[in-house]
Amino acid sequence: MMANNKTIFITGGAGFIGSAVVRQFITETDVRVVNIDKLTYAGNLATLGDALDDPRHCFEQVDICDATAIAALFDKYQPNAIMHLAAESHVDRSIDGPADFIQSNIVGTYTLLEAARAYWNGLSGAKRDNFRFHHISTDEVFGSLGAEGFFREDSTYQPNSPYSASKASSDHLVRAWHHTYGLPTLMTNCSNNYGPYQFPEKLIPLIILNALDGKPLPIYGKGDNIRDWLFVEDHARALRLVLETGVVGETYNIGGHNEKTNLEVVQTICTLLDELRPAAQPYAELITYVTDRPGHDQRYAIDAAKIERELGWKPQESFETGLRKTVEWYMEKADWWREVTAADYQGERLGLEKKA
Ligand code: NAD
Ligand code: TDX
Repeated sequence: MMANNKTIFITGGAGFIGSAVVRQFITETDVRVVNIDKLTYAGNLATLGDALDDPRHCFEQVDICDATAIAALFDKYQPNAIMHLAAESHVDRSIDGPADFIQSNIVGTYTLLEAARAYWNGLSGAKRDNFRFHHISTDEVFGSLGAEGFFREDSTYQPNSPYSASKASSDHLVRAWHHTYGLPTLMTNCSNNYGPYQFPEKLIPLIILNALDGKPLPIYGKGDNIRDWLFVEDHARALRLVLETGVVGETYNIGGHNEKTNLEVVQTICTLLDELRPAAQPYAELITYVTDRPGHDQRYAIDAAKIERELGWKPQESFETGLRKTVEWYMEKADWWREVTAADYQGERLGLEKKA
């Protein structure tokens, strides 16, 4: 992948997806990674495993909204590229309190764009030509699908939650900074990720941990909402490929063609746990239907034909193999999730704010 002696900024590298990208760069390439993360409730250094202490991993605890600190990092490290993953990422929290989403996702992206533009304007030659600003985004910016159809790169933006509206805003800023200032940007919009080190507020880890503790398994509404699932390591590989070979100014949708209803996901986790850690009763007996999420998007599904055709990307994991790995990982890593949940979150319901 990336050639020797390059320096890549990764924002949000102590979170779920960012840490997977950092771990891959450190174990599979020779690049130096500068991991820029504020360490919110969702970020912790244990996600980095052995990469944490590698001499090619430089951790900087910085808020991406801090323009002075970000400019100083560009000056200090002179990066070849930036991969921007730092964000507030949980839809339910965005319903309870949108302010942090506006700040980190919109103002933070703006701050990075301006710092990157100033730095890039000072470059010359190959370093300027090859500089990239890679913005990592979500399929939720496209809104909600009915029974038919897929999100494509040219689908209309119709974000419905404060989270997706903040990500859509950041996508538009990135597009404008390319169009107006010529900043060499890349953008990717990915479907739902799952895998190791996901904070247990999200559906799959929440269900695994509740089941292991014999607690109710909350399903919003009827459980017929559909998400399109991708194993996090496959997403990280796609991001590295786009950074290396993507065409400047383009956007790429990333997804693994794994559409499942939420009920199917929860039942599959229960079946895996029945096999791996049999309990007195089948785990599915813990399933509980709870009040629906306000504004709950019905269906997400990605058409990933562009990245497959133009860049030759294919996921390596099926939903079955990836979910088995994930369940086994959470069973083995109780020390990680007990520690990250102890401080801030014990599985309580979030995002029930009523519509005005
Ligand atoms: P996460 O919540 O696990 O991690 C986010 C990281 O960003 C944390 O380490 C946090 O400390 C850091 N961060 C937040 N605000 C910051 C700030 N102001 N300054 C510096 N660091 C800050 O999120 P994730 O699931 O790993 O998502 C990463 C990115 O991928 C996000 O941009 C998200 O929108 C996008 N995405 C996520 C998914 C998914 O299914 N999780 C799917 C598609 C796209
Ligand atoms: O307890 C729950 N019960 C339940 O039924 C939780 C936490 C969720 N759900 C439902 C809501 C969704 O339909 O499961 C589905 C998945 O929910 P989340 O894990 O909260 O993910 P989602 O809202 O789909 O957003 C995720 O995918 C896109 C990530 O959190 C985003 O960061 C990403 O951009």
